[in-house]
This record gives sequence, C-alpha cells and structure tokens, in this order.
Amino acid sequence: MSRILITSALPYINGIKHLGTLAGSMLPADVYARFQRSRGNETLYICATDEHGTPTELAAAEAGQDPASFCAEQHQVQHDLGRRFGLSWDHFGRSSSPQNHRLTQRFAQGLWEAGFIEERVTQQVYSKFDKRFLPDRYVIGTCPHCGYGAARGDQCENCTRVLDPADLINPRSAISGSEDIEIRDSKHLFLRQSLFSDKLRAWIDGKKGDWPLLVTSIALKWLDEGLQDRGITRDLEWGVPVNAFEWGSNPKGELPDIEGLAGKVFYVWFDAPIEYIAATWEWADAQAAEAGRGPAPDAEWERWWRGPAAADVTYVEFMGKDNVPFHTVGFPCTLIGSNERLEADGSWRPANNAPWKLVDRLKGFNWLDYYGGKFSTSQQRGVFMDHALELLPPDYWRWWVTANTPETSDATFTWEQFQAQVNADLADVLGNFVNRILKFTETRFEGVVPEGGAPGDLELKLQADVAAKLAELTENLDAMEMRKACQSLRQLWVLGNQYLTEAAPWTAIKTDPERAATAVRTGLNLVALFAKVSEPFIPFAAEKIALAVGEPFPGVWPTGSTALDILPAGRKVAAPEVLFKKVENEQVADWIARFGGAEGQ
Ligand code: B3M
Ligand code: ZN
Repeated sequence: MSRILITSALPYINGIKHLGTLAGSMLPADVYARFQRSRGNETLYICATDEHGTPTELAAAEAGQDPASFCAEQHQVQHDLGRRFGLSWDHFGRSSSPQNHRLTQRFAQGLWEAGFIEERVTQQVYSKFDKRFLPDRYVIGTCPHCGYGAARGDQCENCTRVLDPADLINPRSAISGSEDIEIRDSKHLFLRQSLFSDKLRAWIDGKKGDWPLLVTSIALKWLDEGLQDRGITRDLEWGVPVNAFEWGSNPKGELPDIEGLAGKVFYVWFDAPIEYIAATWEWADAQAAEAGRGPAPDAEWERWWRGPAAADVTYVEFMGKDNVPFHTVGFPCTLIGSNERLEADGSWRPANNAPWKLVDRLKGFNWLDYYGGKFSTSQQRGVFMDHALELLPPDYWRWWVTANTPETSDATFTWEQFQAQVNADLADVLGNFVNRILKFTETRFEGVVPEGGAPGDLELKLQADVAAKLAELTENLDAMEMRKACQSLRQLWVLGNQYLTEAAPWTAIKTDPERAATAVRTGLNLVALFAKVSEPFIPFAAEKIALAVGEPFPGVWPTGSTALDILPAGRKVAAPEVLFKKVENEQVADWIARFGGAEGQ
C-alpha cells in the first residue's frame, strides 16, 4: 500500500465550469483517485476554488457583489455541482481560507529571508479614467508575441505566453474600456526564478518519458526561452495581504520596505498553488473538528507534503496545458526556494527545515472544444456543469468526457457524437448486458446465483480474456491514459455480451440446466466485476449495478485470478431499473437548438 496525493487545477471562482474544465483536470483526477482508493492505496484528492486576482474582482463587480460574498456564494455553487457530478474530493477548499493566507505569507517570508525574493520598482499600467492601477486581466491589448488582439495582461489565451501588462500593444482598461492609460512606478516583490533554471532543467529532464510529452515540452520551452524573475505582488485589494512588517532581514542583511509594500496583495498565481497545501491543512482541520478536536497539529497535513513523513507519498497533478508553466516553473520555484538559502556570497545551502515535496507525476491536457470552437464562459458557449445535469444524469457526461479526454491532441464535443457514443457504450453494451443476465436470473433462477458446474471451454477462454483486459485496464489507469482506459473497459463489457451470446443459457436451459446455471453464475460474476471496475468512471450506475448483485460499494479493485469468483452461490440478486435510457433524436435536436450546434461555427 502506498500513499497517493492528487490535486486538480483549482477552478476559478468566476462562474460555473463547462465540460472543457471538467475534461482537463477535475474529472480525470477523480477517475484516478477512485481507482487508487479502490486498489487500497491511501489516497487524498484535493481541490479548491481559486478565488483571488482580477478575474474575481471583475466577476464580483459584474454581479454587483463584493468579492468576499461573491466568492462565498460561488464556492458553494461549484462545490454542489462537483458533488452532483460525483467528484470525490477529500476536500474542496478555498484559496481565500485563513490557512492559505497564513501559508502564503509564511512561504513569502521564508523566501525573502532565504534571499529568493527581491524588491523592485516597476512600471505599472494606471488608468486615469478608472483612477486605479490595472494589473493582469484589468488590461486588454494586442499580444506582442502572436498579435492576438484581445490578450489579457497576465497571459495570452491564444499563444499561452505569460505577459506583463506593460508589454501589451494598444492597452485599454477592462473595466471601462478607457485608453487613457499611463505608466506609473510601483514597488513590487519579485521571485528570482532566473536563479532556478539549472535546477529546474535537471528536474524536468529527469521526467522525460514519464510525463506526457506535452508537459515536458512546454516546460522546456520556457526554460529555453530563459526564465524571467516574476512579480509576485499586485496593486489590488482582494487577495492575501503582503505581511512584510513581519519579516526579518535577508542574507544580505536588508529589511523589506514596509511602507513601499503596504496595501499590496500577493499575485493570484503565487497563492493559488500554495492552496493545494493549504487545502490539505483545511482538510486536516475539518477532520479534527469532526472528531471533536481543536485545530489539527501541523504534522497531520504536513505528512502529505514535506520531510521524511511524506517520503512514501506519490504526488500527482492534473491540469490543462495553459496551467503547465505555473506548475513546472512557478510553484516548483516557491517550493525549491523554501528548501534552500541563498547566501550573500551567492552560494546555496540547504535550509534548516523539512523540505517540501515536488510533483512526482504531472498529467497535462489539451483542449476540449465545442464543435471545433472554444467553450466560452464569457459568451456562454457550450455545455456547462449545471445545464449538463439538467439534461442527463452525471454518468453520461463522465463517460463521454473521459472516453474523449484531450490527451494527445485537442478533442471536440458534438451532440451527434455524444449521442452515438453514450447510446452505444452505455445503453447497448453495458446496460443491455446487465439487464439481460439479471432478468433471466429472475425469471429462470428465482433471482438467486446458481451453483452450476465446473467451468467449460467457454468459461476458461472468458477467464483468460477477462484477465488480459483487466490487466490492460489497470495498466492504462496506472499510466493515467484515460482514453485507452475507457477503451479497455468498453472491451471488457463487450466480452460479457459475447460470452452470453455464445453460452446462450436461454437455449441451454431446455436441454442442460447445469450448463445454463454455469453460464448464469458466470454472467452474474461479470456483472459484479463490471460494477467494481466501472466505478471510477461511472460511479452512480456502478453503485446500482453493485446493489443489484448485493456487492459492497465501492468495491475492491479485482485481479485476474479472482475476477470471476466474486459472488457466492445462493446470493439473492435483482435486475436494476433501466440503467441508461437512450438519448433520442428529438432530445438532440432540442439541445442543439438550445446550446448551438454545427451551424454558426
Ligand atoms: N485557476 C486557472 C485555470 O482554471 C487556475 C488554476 C490554478 S491551479 C493552482 O485555468
Ligand atoms: Zn499571444
């Protein structure tokens, strides 16, 4: 048994997420977490809302709310939707939590005192019309790298490059649209990322062949272009305040400029990844509260994150490709820097503390598109989590999205393809199989698992085929190859249908009842097996299937030798209500009319 720590990129608080966000982080992380739990590994799946920064301030302003109440409300909305989708977070935290305030400030203080943070006077975009600084997304303009006209001040959506607001060509205010903009001086803190190039390159080089090519190539491209020091503070009100007044001197003996830094907050991309750790702390506190104890001692969350206590933890991250730079450069610099000290003479020494863990396996994804165009939160284009659940139960979405995970290239959602695939896989293959064998057991075997005879040739062949597919499925899940894992699972379901057709207990029962009983026993064991191995993907249906054959849910991940030996003879079973109703053409026509289809793309 080992320990698996899983995080998925933290969804921004500014609005309900669409299927693309689900596909590119939260859902594959959930499938993987459920798989790991089912194998008996101690698993912690952490997620949270990402609540700071300009997107939040902008969305709150639009909703006519202050950021704090906007975030509290939206967190609850995202939490409830995630749960209804079956996302099995151990904790769904908030980057605005007291724990994250504390931890972000501790990291910053440590990095300052270790010599990795520097003060600089920077030129910031200031809107005379709005009478305020315009950090990050508050400025829109033309990307200096690719010429995209609506690039935001923090990152170009088109070429994914990270930007500085002052780099934008023809900048304008995102609040008022005003172009009456000037550049003003403002003091800020910089994380000296450029010092980490060699360490990061050695680390990333060691991940080649293990991490997806998509991920290592994005990371190496960044390093090849030369790492820039990053500003980690902003002229904003909403965020984690800079607590420079608490800091000691750096290795050169300098104290921070308390006055110059007053009223600033940390940059959202500085505090958001720290929330992975802080949310683990929130989780530990919640566990302690549940047990009637006070706040959890640090050791309870640190055992997942630092020092010898975390040595047996494998840390796995899931995210979309635009988030990869922040997780292969920014956050690792924060962590590595916190494990070191840069002396005044430029030499590095290990810091005198328990080192923080870096990510072991990083799974990055391409985009899921909607009819070849972007899902868009701002234009409400595509299917969003709340609407999706109005239309169909979560498993339909979970299955389609996982089976089409944008792993090696972008993938596209169309209603037509969605209908075809869920009807074929879920209704015709899995649903039909479960229904056929259980109905037959009810009518001919009084709803009881029969004893039957010894396995014949058909059963022996089935056992071998099932063992091979199961091994393949396990391997694909282990490798986080979601599309391939879905293929393996589907093929496993198909084996069930093929077996039933060949064994044909409904014919055998007329001439050889024991033979029919063997086939029914075998078929019912396949049902039990399917419940267990389908659970990571379609947990709601899997639960119904498990209940139908009286198996505990969630189940323990089976291995080849025990795969068809789950149910004892004599066990009472019952056909479940229809597992998957087919998606009808009229429904698809309605949904295309409501959400948009191929026309107008
Ligand atoms: N909130 C960005 C995104 O959803 C961001 C991820 C943070 S992970 C620490 O694209
Ligand atoms: Zn660009």
